[in-house]
Amino acid sequence: MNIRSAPAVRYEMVDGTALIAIDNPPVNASSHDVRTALLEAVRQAEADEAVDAIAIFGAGRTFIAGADIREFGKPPKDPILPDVNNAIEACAKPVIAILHGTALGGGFEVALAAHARIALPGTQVGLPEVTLGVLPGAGGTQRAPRLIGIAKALEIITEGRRIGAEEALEMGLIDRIAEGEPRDVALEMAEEVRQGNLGTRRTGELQVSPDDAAIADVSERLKAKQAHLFSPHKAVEAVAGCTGPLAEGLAQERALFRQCIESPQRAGLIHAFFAERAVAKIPEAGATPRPVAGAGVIGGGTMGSGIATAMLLAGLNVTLVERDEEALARGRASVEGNLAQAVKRGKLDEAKRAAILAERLKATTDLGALAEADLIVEAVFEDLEVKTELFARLDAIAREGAVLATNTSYLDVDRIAAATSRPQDVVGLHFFSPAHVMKLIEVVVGDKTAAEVVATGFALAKRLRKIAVRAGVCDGFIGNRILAHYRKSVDYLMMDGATPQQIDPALTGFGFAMGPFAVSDLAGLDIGWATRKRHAAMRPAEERYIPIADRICEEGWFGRKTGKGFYVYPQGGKPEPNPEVARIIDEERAKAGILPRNFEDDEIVDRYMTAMIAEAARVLEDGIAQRPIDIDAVFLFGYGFPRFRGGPLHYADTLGAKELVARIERYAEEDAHYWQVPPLLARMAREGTRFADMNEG
Ligand code: 3H9
Repeated sequence: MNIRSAPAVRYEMVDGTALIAIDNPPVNASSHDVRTALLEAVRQAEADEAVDAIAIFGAGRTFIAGADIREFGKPPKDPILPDVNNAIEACAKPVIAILHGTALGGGFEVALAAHARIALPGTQVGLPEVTLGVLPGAGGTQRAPRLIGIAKALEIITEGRRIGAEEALEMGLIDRIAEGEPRDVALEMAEEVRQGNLGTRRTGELQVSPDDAAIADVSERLKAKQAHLFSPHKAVEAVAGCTGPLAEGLAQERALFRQCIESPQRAGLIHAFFAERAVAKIPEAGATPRPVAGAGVIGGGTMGSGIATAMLLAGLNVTLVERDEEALARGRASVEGNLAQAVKRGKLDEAKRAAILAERLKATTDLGALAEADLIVEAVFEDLEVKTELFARLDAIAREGAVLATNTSYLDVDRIAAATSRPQDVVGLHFFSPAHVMKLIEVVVGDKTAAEVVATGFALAKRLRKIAVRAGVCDGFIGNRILAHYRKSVDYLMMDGATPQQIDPALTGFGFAMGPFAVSDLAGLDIGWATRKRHAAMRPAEERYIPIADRICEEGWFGRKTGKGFYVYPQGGKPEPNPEVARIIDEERAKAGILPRNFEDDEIVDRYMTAMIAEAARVLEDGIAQRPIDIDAVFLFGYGFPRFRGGPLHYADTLGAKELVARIERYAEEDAHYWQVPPLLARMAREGTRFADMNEG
């Protein structure tokens, strides 16, 4: 036996089989070390006369999960993965790939270049590159269609979805499923090859039939649904080139891949990928979460029933409490409706739905039923007095060590905690509506919140498959505080000359899922109205106040739920601008003596984004968010921020602090109260630093 150790790849020879184990934890990404050592290992095996079969597999929990995306954006270092894969495919001896865990992207492309692919049960394969703003750039766009045809290849590449071993086998992406440890399977399959029981072939030598209809179809679909995105369109272009000679197709794929690498969307999408993971890095990460099996939810409105649904779907027992039978029946019906939707969308089967309702959901009007709950989330009316009173009652009921959480979206968590004798057990768990769908939870950490209570919030989020972001206490925490600020910028634009039906498309054009006026209509205009009334007494005299939304509410138009708001919502028809709103705007402009002026779409976006970034900088400086990337995550996962732009502060770095300060100073000539340069941004402009620098610290 000949054993040689290499930094990221282990090589051994056993009875004529060269075993090449990729060992680059945590996910065996094909970093420069891996590529160098893998190529060397394949060459060594090819040159060694004693070797008659070569097997590549992953050490640890997975095969290669993809290219090392931390290398993207830096100059590529030889050997590049396409060359490694070409060498594997060209190898004169049979090369087999044994897949386990997740064989994704560049990892799966290594497998596609091998002469046969064997997966362990439970393996997932796929080409998810478009989700990171690139395309399969190591032969995937050329080899996948040669195995499964152009139509199927386009589907898996443009969707980027993960494919289970069974489906991959059925499609022809892999050749066999085999049980065992990867190394044992490698030896066994090499023997199968020797015996002639497992066929091997070079994927690149297979013929592929042209399919112009499939290419036209998917191009149309992408134009309609993903017009903003760059890389899926480029991926289609690359696949379209697969009917010619392999070398030409590969060269074109490489050129298109490089275009994607250079695109700002790649940087944005990869930032979003890391943001999703970075938020888990909190000071309390070492604390042990308290076990949670049974939870209580107080309040069966949209929020409470959504939270209860999310918990039930994650396997928790839930006691839903409402103040009277009527509200309780509504809350229960709403949970039932959510679960029925989950069945419809294929997320739950009928038997499980019935079991959840029969065994794990308890609905009651008795707060005392929460005495044994491990965690209680309050989702009652947004009023400090109501909440403090409730927490005082909970203090007397909940068992020792139970986590007491408030779902408040603005209120002072410390004051709520102070209503109990155990402020260390109180935390904010700010879910976003609809809570069983939206990914974000802000975990609001009070002055006295215990580390293990924070850790419990994060553990719960993980269990609910949500993304938790740590936030400090202030009015609105991270997201709503920033929203409350930048939302005003569009009211100012509306007052000064733009219309809701110009502003909304300008912002969806930037990539937001919905425009701010359509969002207000959806959320209910009465909610903002109530908040404005509550804040009226505290509003600084210098603040410019735009009464248009109040006027709309005074008419009884609260948005979608009343059929009218900024838009009118005809039964079954498309929303149209509400002509009455145009009249109200004209009247208010006349009252204020404003002569409407023209705003280009770019200016609308610039003002909106600058206002958002300015408040985000203040949130950061106040220590409400830990790092810029946490703010990015809040907006990506809670506010429909376009993922390909990476989040507001990633986007801010693409503009630079100097440009942002210059904009704020320019806008301040019209309104010096609203447009103030945050000290942090001024410092960044002076020092030439970026928000990204603070993520690394
Ligand atoms: C590509 O392959 C391009 C090619 O076509 C062309 C080349 C020329 N690189 O997610 P986790 C880190 S594009 C670097 O928490 P899980 C991750 O940040 C790529 N690092 O674990 C985290 O670090 P930390 C196509 C990576 O078990 C740690 O590993 N591939 C990479 O929940 C653990 O990750 C993909 O799109 C990477 N590629 O999920 C797959 N991947 O601990 C992307 C992960 O410091 N990856 N890390 O926070 C995934 O989908 C999931 O990570 C995976 C594991 C399913 C693999």
